[in-house]
Amino acid sequence: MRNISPLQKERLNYQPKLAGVLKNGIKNISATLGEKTSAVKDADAIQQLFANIYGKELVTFSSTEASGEFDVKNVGVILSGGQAPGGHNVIAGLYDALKQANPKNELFGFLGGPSGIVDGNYVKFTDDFINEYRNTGGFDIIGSGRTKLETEEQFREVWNQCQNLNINAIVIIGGDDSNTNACMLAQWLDEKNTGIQVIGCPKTIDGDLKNDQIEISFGFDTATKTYAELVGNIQRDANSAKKYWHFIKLMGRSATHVALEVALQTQPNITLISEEVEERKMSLSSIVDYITDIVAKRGNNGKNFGIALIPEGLIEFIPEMKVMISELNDILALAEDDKDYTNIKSKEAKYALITTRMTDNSANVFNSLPEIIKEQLMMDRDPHGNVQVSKIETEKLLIEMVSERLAKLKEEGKYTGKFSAQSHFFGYEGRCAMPSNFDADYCYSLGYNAFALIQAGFTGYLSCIKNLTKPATEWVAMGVPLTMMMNMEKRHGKMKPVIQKALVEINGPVFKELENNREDWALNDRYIFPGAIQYFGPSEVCDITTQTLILEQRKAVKC
Ligand code: FBP
Repeated sequence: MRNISPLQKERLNYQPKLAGVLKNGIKNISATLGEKTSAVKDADAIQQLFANIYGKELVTFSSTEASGEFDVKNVGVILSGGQAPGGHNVIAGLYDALKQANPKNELFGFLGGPSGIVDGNYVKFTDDFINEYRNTGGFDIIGSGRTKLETEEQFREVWNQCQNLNINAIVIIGGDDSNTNACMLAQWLDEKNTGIQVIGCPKTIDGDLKNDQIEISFGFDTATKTYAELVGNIQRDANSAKKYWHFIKLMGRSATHVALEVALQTQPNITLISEEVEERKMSLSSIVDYITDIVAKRGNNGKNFGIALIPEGLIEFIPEMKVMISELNDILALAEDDKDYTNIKSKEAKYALITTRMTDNSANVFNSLPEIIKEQLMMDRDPHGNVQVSKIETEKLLIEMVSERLAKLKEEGKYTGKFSAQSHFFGYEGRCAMPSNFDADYCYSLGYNAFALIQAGFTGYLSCIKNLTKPATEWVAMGVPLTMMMNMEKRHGKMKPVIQKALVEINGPVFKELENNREDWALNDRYIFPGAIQYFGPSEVCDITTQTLILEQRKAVKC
């Protein structure tokens, strides 16, 4: 075994808690079919595209008499998209269930994400191999990638690889885009009568793969606790030195669940919520006014320090930016095959051509941005057509603009403080953290449950564990049809079927909690310092889940 820290050693021995009914063992559970489902939006288009797997029933597992020996089933697993704490435990749960069902079953791990199955790069899991990764962070066990599975050739290659290895089912562990892949693959394999099943598992630190059935994606719990620890540490530093404003950008490509959760755990002075910005049609200028006002009030009271949380995806929610980025996406998608554009070498000439293809308003917005932000907006989209917002330095843009406004206020005699700012970006720091007890248990249950769905013969389903604010003994194990979560959205300039992202609800209980407190937190220092994730100790410290889950479930129970 590699050199490992004492904590890592202890964590390898941690036995994750399995969801209620799954604890009885893979041979003692049976599936019950619930109501038929439809799609969250655009049902006709989704039904047409996914004719074989559309509209299936929800599945719930319950206890049953032990069954005898199960037929051999080989499974392939893929980690897909960005890393999230707990991925290794999903694989461990899947492996343990599969071996309990029949020791002759084999688990194959495809390397480097979806491209691994297309290119036939894989490893076969053994006890020794998996045991080294139990309860660890990261996706390094088999690696991950963002290849989009959508072409006929890719699907045929997947089928070839499954035939070569006698694989009966594929488990895709991923976020909304990756589970969209899972849905397309399930449809194709079913259409061709291959008998190969596809099951997804809900992953992403962003916390936006959730709906009426999926309470939270795995990784959100650990990542937000990790960021909250760091933000808390910075708050303590700011409160000690009293000389800096810290502008902290927090990961979460689109939705603001991460920044909102971190805000509830730490109570900073300012938290921007992208969904609110969009809903209240706040322009970039009005966001700068909002921040400047708080900085100025604090400065005039002798407090030249503070903490502002900025969501990673903010720029795409500012109305004028959203329109401009959407136009830019379409223009760049067409420009890929346009020699007039690809032959241009200088970026200034590229900007000039691009802006002539925009509406006047968007061209003005684009031209008003600092050079560095223009460059970052022009970078390649990811394979799913998303702007790579992690590379856009919104926190620096805001510091620059706030600083300019404060200088004006100073000239007018309305600001007497000093503004010195530090920028931070917390994202990669949290994605591979050692999973919290919650994520370790949840992920293990998700993986185990994925095999239960395979064993029961389902395809085109997402593994689902519910009732997550209760102890694991009360968790419910389910399967949710992937088509139930889909709708049509524009990607790379074309309408495509995708899993709908869950954004922060402005009328929901989580946002309301921030809204009710933020005025107080802005001017009075109500900082909370959460400290590091604890793995051993009292349950109220080690097993507590996120404020988001607690507040949302409280509301769900009341309804
Ligand atoms: P997933 O949705 O695939 O889980 O990834 C989420 C995320 O961590 C975002 O928060 C972030 O914008 C993005 O990945 C960064 O991607 P990359 O790892 O390619 O830099």
